[in-house]
Amino acid sequence: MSTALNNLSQHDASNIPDGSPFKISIVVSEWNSMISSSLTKGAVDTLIDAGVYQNNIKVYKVPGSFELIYGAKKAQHQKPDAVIAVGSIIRGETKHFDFICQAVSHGIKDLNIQSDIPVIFCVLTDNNLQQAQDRSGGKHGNKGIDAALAALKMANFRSQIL
Ligand code: DLZ
Repeated sequence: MSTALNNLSQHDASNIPDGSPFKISIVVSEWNSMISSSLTKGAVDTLIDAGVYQNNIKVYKVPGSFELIYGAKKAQHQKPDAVIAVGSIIRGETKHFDFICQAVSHGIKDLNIQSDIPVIFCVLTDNNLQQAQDRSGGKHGNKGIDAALAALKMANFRSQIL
């Protein structure tokens, strides 16, 4: 789905909301932690560049991507302006990959329906480690940056129509 032409990492700086009013929570899966920590760094750096205060960024860890749903729900209870769910699911030899991908994407979609606080989906679902590396600071950018921009835009959107 993502291509060189719609890779949000090549963003237009004039179109990014001022982050200084916002609190953003990030929930991170510990599975494939090299990948999820690169995504998290991309997100945090982008939020700070946009003006979000360091002490308004909270990072919480959960064991795996499946737990991102519960983690994001609990993070919502702290009333941030947006939550970013960060994970990396890499296909193995069994169907586990499909079940986790389905559960996480549906779970986070459900939180967006049920709650007023937007949850951003920053979960890589790759066939192999190389694909994950390419999207977490490699040749396809860093999807953590894209997620941070989405969080700022949704926080801003929410503040305009509260
Ligand atoms: C079990 C499992 C497997 C096989 N693969 C991944 C993965 O690639 N990425 C990820 O974030 N988590 C994985 N997990 C762990 C599950 O998300 C979850 O933590 C466990 O099933 C316990 O609920």
